[in-house]
Formats: sequence, structure tokens, C-alpha cells
Amino acid sequence: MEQRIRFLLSRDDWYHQRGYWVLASALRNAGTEVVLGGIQTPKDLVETAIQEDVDIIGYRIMDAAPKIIIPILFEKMKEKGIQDIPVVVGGIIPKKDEILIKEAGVKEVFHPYSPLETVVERVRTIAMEARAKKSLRGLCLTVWDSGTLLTNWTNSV
Ligand code: B12
Repeated sequence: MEQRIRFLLSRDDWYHQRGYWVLASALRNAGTEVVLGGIQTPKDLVETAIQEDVDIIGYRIMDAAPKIIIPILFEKMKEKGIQDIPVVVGGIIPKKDEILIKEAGVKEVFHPYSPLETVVERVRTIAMEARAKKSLRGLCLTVWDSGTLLTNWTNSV
């Protein structure tokens, strides 16, 4: 049976809850397992991602400065060795910040009025791609363990 995608959804503010719940139910209706992180700092978010073994991290940013909070998130992810988990961001993201955070590694940024179906489809595609890469990497390591050298293939993953 196909394992369901595990999506960690967190947010930065208390007031703008509606989009958080709307998104959570849309993803859940599409067959995604949504881990509700609630309001989390990057540090807490990383701990939750590890404990819940998620495939993708979603951060809803309504109040914070994305260009400050996202580099902190990536730094914490790297410290804990989970930098391969894709991160998607939505909310109030100024255009200048969008460019910076995408350069830093954010896979996708969603703005107000993005059609929910588009958001859900994109999130699921990104998570599936990351999962496929992860399992291929596991396979490469297994081959390596059994003594066969497949360096070129491993490096291309
Ligand atoms: C409704 C609303 C409120 C409600 C929230 C009610 C609730 N329970 O959620 C209330 C009245 C509480 C509120 C309060 C405030 N608000 Co207000 N609010 C809005 C408003 C009009 C709509 C937000 C909304 O719910 N949209 C509907 C949801 C479904 O859509 P969404 O959030 O845009 O999400 C979509 C995408 O962005 C994406 N998405 C969003 N997040 C994520 C996350 C991930 C991981 C993914 C994949 C996708 C994704 O998916 C959704 C699908 O389309 C926006 C304006 C706007 N057009 O966005 C202002 C807005 C967000 N608010 C704003 C402000 C300033 C405030 C206040 C500070 C105002 C004040 N001075 O008191 C306060 C907050 C108080 C505080 N101390 O922080 C500003 C934010 C400005 C900024 N950050 O730069 C906005 C943009 C209004 C404006 N033009 O100035 N607000």
C-alpha cells in the first residue's frame, strides 16, 4: 500500500488562523497526512519535523520577515541533518523576500488568492519528488553496503 505523504504545517502568528485550517483540510481531503504544528519558531519546527518524520515542511508566514526567519530555519535544519526535506512557504511574502528565500532553497512560495487546488497539487508533487530521491539514495547506500561501487549513479542522485 502506498504510504501517505506527511506534511508538517506550521505558522508564525496567532491571528491569521483561517488560511492555516483551510489549507490543512484541503491537503487532508487530497489524501495527505497533515501534522498540525501550530505556531512554531524555526527551532521548534525542526524538532517536530524530526519527531514526526515528515516528507515536507510548510510554513505559513503572515507577520514575520521571511528573509530573516527562513535562513534561520535552513540553518537549524542543516544543524540537525534534515536539509533534504523540502520547504514550502505561503502567506504574506514580499516579492523581494520571495526571490531571496527561493535562492536560499525554498521550493515554492504561495501568495493570497492562489487556487487551493494548485497549492495542494504543487505541494504533493514536491513531496513525492523528495520521497523518490530519498528512497533512491537509500537504495544506493544498500548497493554500496553490499560492496558494489556505483559512484557515478550515487553522485547523480
Ligand atoms: C482575514 C484577515 C484577518 C483576520 C484573520 C481571521 C482568521 N481567523 O484568520 C483578522 C481580523 C483577525 C486579522 C487581523 C490582523 N490582520 Co489581517 N488579514 C486578513 C485578510 C483580509 C485575509 C486573510 C485570509 O484569511 N485569507 C484567506 C486564506 C484562505 O488565504 P491565505 O491566507 O491568503 O492563504 C492562501 C495562500 O496564501 C496559500 N497559503 C497561505 N499560507 C500558506 C502556507 C503554506 C505552507 C502553503 C503551502 C500555502 C499557504 O494558501 C491559501 C490558498 O489560497 C488579509 C488580506 C489578504 N488579502 O490576504 C489581511 C492581512 C493578512 N492582515 C494584515 C494585518 C496587518 C492584520 C493586523 C496586524 C491588523 C491590525 N493592525 O490589527 C491584524 C493582526 C493582529 C496582530 N497583532 O498580528 C495584513 C498583513 C500585512 C503584512 N503582514 O505585511 C493583510 C495582508 C491586510 C493588508 N493588506 O494589510 N486579519
